Amino acid sequence: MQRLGFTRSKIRPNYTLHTPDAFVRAPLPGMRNATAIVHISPHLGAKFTQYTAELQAGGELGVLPTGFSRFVYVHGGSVRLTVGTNQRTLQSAGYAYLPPGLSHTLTSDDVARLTVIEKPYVPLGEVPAPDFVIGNASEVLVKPLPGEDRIDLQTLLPDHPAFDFAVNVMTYPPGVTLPFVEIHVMEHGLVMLQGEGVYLLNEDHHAVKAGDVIYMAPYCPQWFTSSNGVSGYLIYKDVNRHPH
Ligand code: UGY
Ligand code: MN
Repeated sequence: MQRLGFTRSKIRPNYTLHTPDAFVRAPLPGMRNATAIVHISPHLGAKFTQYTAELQAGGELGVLPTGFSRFVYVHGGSVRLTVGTNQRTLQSAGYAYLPPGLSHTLTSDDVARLTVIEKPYVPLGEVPAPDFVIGNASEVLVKPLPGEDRIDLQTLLPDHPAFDFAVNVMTYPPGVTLPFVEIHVMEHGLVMLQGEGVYLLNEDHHAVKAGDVIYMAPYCPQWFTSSNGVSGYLIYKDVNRHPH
């Protein structure tokens, strides 16, 4: 039970742990029958925005500003993605990448919960922007994480320089850890999908569980160990662009 006047959330200059006990909901412009919990945004120094969208029957996400790309992952319920005359249904663990300039709608007939990531697309020279991508994490190839083959790694987006971010699912068996404390220029947006564990952020060890969201700024020291059960997370990372 939550103790009044306390939260598990932590806001630090180079990381944020956002836990459900502190979530505040408000619709974003253009949403219909839907609301948002904005976990990560440029207000924290991030170069992307990550929110949970909670849709009701007849729910719809707003339209993206010019030049933005969008990634959605379905946690529960289902949503309909419409691109021109093309309609696809994304079920639980379904996901989609929508490149900048691709006009689309995301709607729901019933209650649905999504992670949404939105980012101004950074072009790479003459490389054309990516096409849209649709998939389901349950069908994505599972590879061993380099350096710790007991951790399952699924890369949801193609490994191609056109993409300026990656979104991966990492699944840990009980008691398995990242092989070392990582410090890197890339930033992360993470949502715990299942289980529990301990996340090291800077020099702080935090108990985390399904539903928690973490922002890691560039160079934030990070490490994870799962607890007794299987645990896993969805993790955003900027890739394929020069840091300057
Ligand atoms: O891809 C990554 O940087 C990943 N191994 N980081 C993390 O799990 N915190
Ligand atoms: Mn990392």
